[in-house]
Amino acid sequence: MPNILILGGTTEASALAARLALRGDRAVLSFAGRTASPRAQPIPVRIGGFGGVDGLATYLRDHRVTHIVDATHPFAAQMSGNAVTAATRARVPLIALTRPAWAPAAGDRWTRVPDIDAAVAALGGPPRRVMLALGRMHVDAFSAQPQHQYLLRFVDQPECPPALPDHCLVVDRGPFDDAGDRALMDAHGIDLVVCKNAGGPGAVAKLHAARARGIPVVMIDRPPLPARRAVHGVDDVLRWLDHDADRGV
Ligand code: 3Y8
Ligand code: NAP
Repeated sequence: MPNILILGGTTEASALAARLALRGDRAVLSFAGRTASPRAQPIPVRIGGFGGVDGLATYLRDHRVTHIVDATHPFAAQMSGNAVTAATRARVPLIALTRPAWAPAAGDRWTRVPDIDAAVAALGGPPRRVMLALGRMHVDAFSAQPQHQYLLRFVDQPECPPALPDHCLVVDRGPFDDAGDRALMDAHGIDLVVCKNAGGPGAVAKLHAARARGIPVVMIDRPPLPARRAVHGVDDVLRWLDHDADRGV
């Protein structure tokens, strides 16, 4: 009887959890505990770090996990690295459920940068009205460019206000839609968007709005991720669970 651990925090993880619940599979969805009230799930949930690779390997053995699905966000590189190492050590088959990176389309005005620091550096120059669509964890880095008016979007109300002198904070969790993001960006007169290449449908609305309005985008490329088997669809994961995982393929 499979006993599946989903490393979650994405739209795809929630979709997989729903399918496993329908099939009656034994599965747990894991959150880091970054948000105050994560989306309710139809399977049991655990919240909090494992305690590094050792903690995760111990968890896998103690809970007799038979399969790991790493469905974390493409920027959760530390978690993904730990998962591959712990899975190898505990001899538990692992697959990643991820989404393709976004690619620029006709009309897009992207400047690609490798990381947060490069995005900060790209904001040198005269004041702009910037939609900083990076969430909460990295916002303080942009106080190095205080000249801009920033539109911020967090999942939760922060305990203390962000360090940016001129900012407007919207508290909203995605997935976001085209009409909503277009209205938000129009209301704030946004003339530059900064975001991560998250991929997927949950955060793409701001790129559609930027395209429609001819607004430039500073696009942060994904961090390097460990080598592992990766698929883009929930059905691919189910096929792996049902046919491939135990044959080590
Ligand atoms: C805690 C779980 C679902 C999953 C929803 C997806 C879509 C909406 C878009 C913008 C970009 C951002 C941010 C974002 C999106 C989905 C998905 C996605 C981006 C939740 C969730 C958790 C988190 C953590 C949170 C980060 C933050 C990043 C906001 C739940 C809602 C900006 C990433 O306050 C904090 O500490 C927030 C931290 C990591 C990045 C940051 O640096 O602030 N996500 N987001 C997960 C955990 O604890 O393990 O609360 O239900 C999940 C989702 N966020 O099932 O509906 O699939 O990607 N999340 C980015 O892409 O740039 C918002 O505003 O346009
Ligand atoms: P990260 O930097 O890769 O991981 C840092 C540490 O957080 C990990 O070593 C682990 O702690 C813990 N952790 C991360 N994801 C976890 C999970 N699903 N379950 C249990 N512990 C987890 O991770 P992150 O970028 O902060 O992302 C945290 C969560 O938010 C993930 O679930 C991710 O899918 C979600 N998320 C992140 C982003 C983003 O932009 N980074 C966007 C959307 C959703 P231990 O070492 O103690 O085990």
